[in-house]
Amino acid sequence: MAGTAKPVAIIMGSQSDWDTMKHAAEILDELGVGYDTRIVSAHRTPDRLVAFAKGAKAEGFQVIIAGAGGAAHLPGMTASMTPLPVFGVPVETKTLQGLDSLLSIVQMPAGIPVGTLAIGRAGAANAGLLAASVLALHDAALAARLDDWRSRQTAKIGPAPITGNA
Ligand code: RP5
Repeated sequence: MAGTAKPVAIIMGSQSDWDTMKHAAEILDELGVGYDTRIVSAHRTPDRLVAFAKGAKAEGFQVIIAGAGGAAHLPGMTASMTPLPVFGVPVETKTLQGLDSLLSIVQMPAGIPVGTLAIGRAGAANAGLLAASVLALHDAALAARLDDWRSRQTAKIGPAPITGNA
């Protein structure tokens, strides 16, 4: 049934992606949005990918956040098998600093969209915020929490730089 306690699926290609993807989870925790986390590799567990992507909507998910690095097929392959919105997070890699992941995820040919975020931690955090924004379209309480989150962020920004502060 759609709209249950876990509207967001956070999937990733490897355990090694969790250090990045946990930032999406942290944002969703702050906003009180339910999510499930899974390792789903497009090339190491292809059958798991097909089962997850084809069943994600029936499971009750409304938004999918997919993080992957290198030749990062996971977000695009997932998007090809579900009508749900898919947000892709390019995980930073050692060899090419995540540029490989970014180009793999962002350059989807027309017809199957993946909303692609920035490389690494910022992208994961923003994927969490974006997923919450989508859900907030039909959830006034969540919309209020999101407004409050932004107000608190704004309040933390001082008017001028202070020497010695990073
Ligand atoms: C991709 O390969 C994963 O998304 C990960 O970013 C990358 C490296 O995976 P590991 O070799 O660390 O498992 O499938």
